[in-house]
Amino acid sequence: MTIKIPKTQPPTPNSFVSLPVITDWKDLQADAVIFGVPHGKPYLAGHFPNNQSTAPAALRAASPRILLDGRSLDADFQRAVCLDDFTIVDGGDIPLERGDVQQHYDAAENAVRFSVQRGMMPVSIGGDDGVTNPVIRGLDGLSDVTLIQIDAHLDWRDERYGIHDGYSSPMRRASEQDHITAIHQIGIRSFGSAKQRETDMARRWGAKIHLAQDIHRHGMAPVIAALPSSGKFFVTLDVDGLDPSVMPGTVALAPGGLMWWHIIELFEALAAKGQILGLNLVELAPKNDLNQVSMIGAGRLMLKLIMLQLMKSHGKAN
Ligand SMILES: [Mn+2]
Repeated sequence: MTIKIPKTQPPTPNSFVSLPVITDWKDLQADAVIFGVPHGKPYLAGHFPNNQSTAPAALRAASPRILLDGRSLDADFQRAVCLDDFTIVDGGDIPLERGDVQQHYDAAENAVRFSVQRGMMPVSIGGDDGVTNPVIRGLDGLSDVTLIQIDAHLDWRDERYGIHDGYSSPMRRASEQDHITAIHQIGIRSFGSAKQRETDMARRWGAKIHLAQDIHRHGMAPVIAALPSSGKFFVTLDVDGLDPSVMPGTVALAPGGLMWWHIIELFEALAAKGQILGLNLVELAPKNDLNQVSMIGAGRLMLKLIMLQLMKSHGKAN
């Protein structure tokens, strides 16, 4: 046989999992909107922009390896449902105007608020963990939200270098919001971001700290049992919550993290118990990735969570 050599390369994807791109949100109506929030607030001018700000573009570029065809089945679900059954769009990136990160934060916060008002699942792609601050503020049209933080780090610092909403503070800021009534911190381990004062404060507030060590010893079941049995969940996923062997493409990596199936088990439990409001995915650092393993893993976790919630809200779940 003769193989015909194509003259052109396949087109480079320029959207998350090749979804339609809609950057004018005025008339946007969708089940879920995925959008980039490239910039966390830096602690020092020389830290800006950081490598995490390239993550939305890197995730889009990895799209053919995350999901080649929107009609493919996810074998784990064992039912005839695919991504194309739902209306999901790439809402573009939140712009950074005049180098003003506060403006960028405000726009990200408004994008989340707008999505919630329209009944769309907001899925924000950072950026560093500073992005989590405006994203959680944007949920303020809701009440009684249980925040599910997957992270190696506690992130309860009040401030660093005079900045109160950088990457060390998102859980502290979340704890001050009226609409956040519970916080579960899952995958916490080893050194980083918390001293005794922050740990005491988190416990006193009532945050439930689920150590990675305990999850490896006893599995995910005790974590799931400790979650509310119903209600509204918002997931903020700092990818360093996963083990570096699963997710090397990050910055503040810590050995002994969660594995792929731990996260899936958690996501399935959230969908079974209540409503998953949305997802915030932060701290991907493309420069540290190996063979796009982190991009593929993060992209597929994102799709898994979106699909679990949309299957449920569209009556396609068990
Ligand atoms: Mn972290």
